[in-house]
Amino acid sequence: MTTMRSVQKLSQILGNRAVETVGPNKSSIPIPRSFSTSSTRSFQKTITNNLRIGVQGVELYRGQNKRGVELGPKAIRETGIVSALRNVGHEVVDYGNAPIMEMQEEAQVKERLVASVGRTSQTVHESDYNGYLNVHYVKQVAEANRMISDWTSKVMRDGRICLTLGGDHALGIGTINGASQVHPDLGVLWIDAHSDINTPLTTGSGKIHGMSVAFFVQELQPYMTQLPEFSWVQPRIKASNLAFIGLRDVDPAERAILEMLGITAFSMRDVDRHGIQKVTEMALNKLSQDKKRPMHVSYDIDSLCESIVKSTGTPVPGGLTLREGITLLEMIHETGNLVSMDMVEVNPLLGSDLDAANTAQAAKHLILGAFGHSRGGMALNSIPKP
Ligand SMILES: [Mn+2]
Repeated sequence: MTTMRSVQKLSQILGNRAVETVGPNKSSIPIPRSFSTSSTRSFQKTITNNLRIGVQGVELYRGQNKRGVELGPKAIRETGIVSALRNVGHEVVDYGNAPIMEMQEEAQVKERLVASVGRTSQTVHESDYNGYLNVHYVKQVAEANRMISDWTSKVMRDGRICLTLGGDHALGIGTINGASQVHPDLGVLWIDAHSDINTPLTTGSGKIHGMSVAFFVQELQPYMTQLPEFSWVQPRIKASNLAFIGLRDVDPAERAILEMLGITAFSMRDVDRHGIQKVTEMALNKLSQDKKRPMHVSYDIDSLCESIVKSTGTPVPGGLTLREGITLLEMIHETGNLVSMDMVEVNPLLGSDLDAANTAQAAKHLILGAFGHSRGGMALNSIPKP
């Protein structure tokens, strides 16, 4: 009986699989995720292996104060993520890095910094930070995000899921503005150790990567200082269409905002109590009662425990394991509703070379989970006979 069932299942796989295992435009046949028991079958959803994906790199670093995060896109690409996504079966276009003005204008500053500090990251202390109200680098971060927003919406209007490699988490202002232009009913899942929802009036650090969320949440706008540089941002995300997972370092003002707006926020305590599958299910159910809402996932690598990802700017102990992160993203993939995703805060100048490699590898495995790579193996379409 067991053998018969296995044979039937194998024949289904072999019969349904596309002809090629590598390359673009494969057939859209869903493949079974695994040979799991019926007790876990409620989590078995559709895996799609013929998505159209557009990759963009964003070398933004002005949202925080540690150099090196602008090298994140390069570090993640060097793991071979693009070809790995193609091997899953997707059609992938890499658009390169968004042409952020500050990166070009300040190339000399960067060279000088790298020359002076070598491979070590350095906290930026420049007097002309062009900020006010204690918000640092307003002009640079705003201009970069305007560009990122345009690029993101263009990639998506080209019929592709936009995968953005960062760069610091301030880039979420741009990607979510761009994605919500294309899908005004967008839901946002923010996976992070921090809630990044300070306003210019509550921030202690002045770093915009700790305020990204505040820019796009509709109901928070009465509490936002109007910064002319960001006047192009359309706060289209309703508080009820936003959820956090992985929190463990939340400022008092941020906590007050989350409670005031009734935002769904799962801390690591919730993950400990319920497990990552249950938490992800609850978050997805909250965001999308009808299971149809287009989803943006903004994944901060610091959601993972600092013991796994040492090459990131604001590590916090006690975070998600890599396996929990992958499970979470696999479940999002299975909804079929992912329209854009950020992978941010990989800083290869922090920690050792090995730390940098491990952090980039973690980012790669997370991305693969979000795009239907099966940890149970991807079956070949035919088995050779002698
Ligand atoms: Mn973040």
